[in-house]
Amino acid sequence: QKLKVGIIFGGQSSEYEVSLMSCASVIKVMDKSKYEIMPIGINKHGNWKLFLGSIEKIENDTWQSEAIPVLLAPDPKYNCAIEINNGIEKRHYFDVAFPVLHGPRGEDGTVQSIFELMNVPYVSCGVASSAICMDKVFSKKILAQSNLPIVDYKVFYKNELKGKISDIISEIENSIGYPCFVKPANLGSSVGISKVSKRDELSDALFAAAKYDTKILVEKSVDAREIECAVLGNSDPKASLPGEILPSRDFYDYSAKYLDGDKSKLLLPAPLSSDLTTQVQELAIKAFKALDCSGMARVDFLMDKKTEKIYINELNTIPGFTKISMYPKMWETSGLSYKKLIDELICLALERHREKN
Ligand code: ADP
Ligand code: K
Ligand code: MG
Ligand code: MG
Repeated sequence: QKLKVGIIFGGQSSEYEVSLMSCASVIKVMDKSKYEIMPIGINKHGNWKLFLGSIEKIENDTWQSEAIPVLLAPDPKYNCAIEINNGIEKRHYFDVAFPVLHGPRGEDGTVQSIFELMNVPYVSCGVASSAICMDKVFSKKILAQSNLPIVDYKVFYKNELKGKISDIISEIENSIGYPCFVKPANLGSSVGISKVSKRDELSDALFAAAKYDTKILVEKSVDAREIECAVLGNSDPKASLPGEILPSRDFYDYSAKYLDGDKSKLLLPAPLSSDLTTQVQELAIKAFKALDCSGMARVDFLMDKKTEKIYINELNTIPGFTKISMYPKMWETSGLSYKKLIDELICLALERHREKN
């Protein structure tokens, strides 16, 4: 009997397109003799649809015309996607869910909570951990409390921008200074993020971030090497060999990530001394545990070019997942193939579910 895997793709965040690529890659490599794959897309309006057509249509974002509207119910007796056609209900059961969704309303615990209520196992972190890792401010607070290294930051709220912006600017100048990074608290793919090098640019950057979230964070810029480490496991997580990113632009912004073709370079493994490699791996596992992650997370670091001090920048609980994305690539470099990685993630989802029930 094949294991039925509900692969959830798309989503309402600005990372919808990235999710389509990740999902298509995952479906292509999965062993069809072992798994029955049930792709369920979420369109930009938040409608859920079962899609049984070709993978190319997911990649080209033309999947919707052939898709069947379905509902998921927060009730353990409906561990299925429910299709309702002329008042007649048809159930599409699945044994495990694999949300391949990035950003808010996908990676942030919201979709994970549906699977909790349905009592269906799902890949990657649980509800609280997903939510906290999505929120850069909450993550930093917990990392700091666990004595893990983070860069200095300040938090502002959208409604505060309506008041005297000059007060906020002086507060930032007195505490963080330039250059600094301004970010929406909950997002990914560098959307809404600006690097600010002088006063003139600060207010635009704050308003740009406020378009995406009511909570904005401003942090010290580090002249850093960007190092990442993949962590995999539940109670005894393992760290991969680290990788390094050489962005094609001033920083790893949306264009450098997705639009510049292959101009951004990935170094696998990262050219680090064995001592620094160990430090990165140990910090990655500590961060994974501090944030109560399970399944997987990609832990991203900033390593000061001069001092080699390592800061934890963020954790991504559903990192980019195409065959050429960093998370799978770091595991491949460490001896675990993309295909085996997916098997392992599904096993971890089932294991966590068994242990909780
Ligand atoms: P996202 O979740 O959107 O990826 P990040 O916090 O990782 O957000 O920021 C995106 C990119 O911006 C990073 O990969 C890095 O290139 C740059 N960056 C972010 N914060 C800093 C910082 N404090 N110092 C230097 N570069 C930073
Ligand atoms: K994150
Ligand atoms: Mg990042
Ligand atoms: Mg991120």
